[in-house]
Amino acid sequence: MKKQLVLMDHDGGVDDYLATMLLLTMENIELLGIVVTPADCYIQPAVSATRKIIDLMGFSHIPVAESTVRGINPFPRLYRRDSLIIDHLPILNQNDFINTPLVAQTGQDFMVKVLQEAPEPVTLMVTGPLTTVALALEKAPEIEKKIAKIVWMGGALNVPGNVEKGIEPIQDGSAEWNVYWDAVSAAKVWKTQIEIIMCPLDLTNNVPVTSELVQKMGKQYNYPISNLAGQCYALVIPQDYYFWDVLATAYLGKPEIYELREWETEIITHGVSQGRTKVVAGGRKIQAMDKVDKDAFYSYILQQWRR
Ligand SMILES: [Ca+2]
Repeated sequence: MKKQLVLMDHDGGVDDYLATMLLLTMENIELLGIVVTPADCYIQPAVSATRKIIDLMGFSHIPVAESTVRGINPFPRLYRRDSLIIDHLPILNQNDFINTPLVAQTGQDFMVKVLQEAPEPVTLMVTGPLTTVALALEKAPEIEKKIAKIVWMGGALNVPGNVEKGIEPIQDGSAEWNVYWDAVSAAKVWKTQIEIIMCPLDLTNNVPVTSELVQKMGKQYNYPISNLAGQCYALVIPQDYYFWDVLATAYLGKPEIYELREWETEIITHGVSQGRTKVVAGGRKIQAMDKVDKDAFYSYILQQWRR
């Protein structure tokens, strides 16, 4: 089987580690590296936790790079501190050393290099803001043709966003966080010809993290990866938590359980709707994950993490 080349760009939230853990189980994927964008995290623990997860899963040849981009609207501290908690979970701290390499280059330069050197176009799996991607494209525009597609968790098309007014008073509630962190960069990526397949809140709102599912992970606790996944989800179960990054990432392993739909869209970069992914006739065409076989998705992640 010919493997699909993938470069991941995540932003260090609980969901991002879980998405990484899912991606690493996929046999149809060759993962060329992971870039961590400093958005939904504190970057040092996020990079460290990512490398420890790769070690635990036995893929310590896969390099990790730290992006040094900056966003416009920071994620709340309460979300970002989860990166510190994950980095301190006992199962990730059994060894004195981390084997997975941290590359010396910045994440944005690493992205340019990986794409330039790849023998064929690479899929970008992005589960955070598009800032690192936008900057890499600015530095080396020729890499656009080396990007096969971008699979992205982001946006809210025909449902409200998740940037709450209580947190961000100058906002009309239409923005999704990954866009809102840096809508200007999202808009830059929208200007390219790259195929975009997004996993918007429209779909993720229908796929909650349920107590029943987390308890099923517990039944597999003898498997270290299922144990770690269950611990991560236990941390967030008191919140309204959905499969955001994990649902987007599962598309690479099981595209047949999804239905896509094309929309014409525009990214709003200013004003009270800053960060909105607006459906507009004549706008930039994207594919959005529209439906998913939920039971098949739940069984898929349980099965993949049984290791
Ligand atoms: Ca994320």
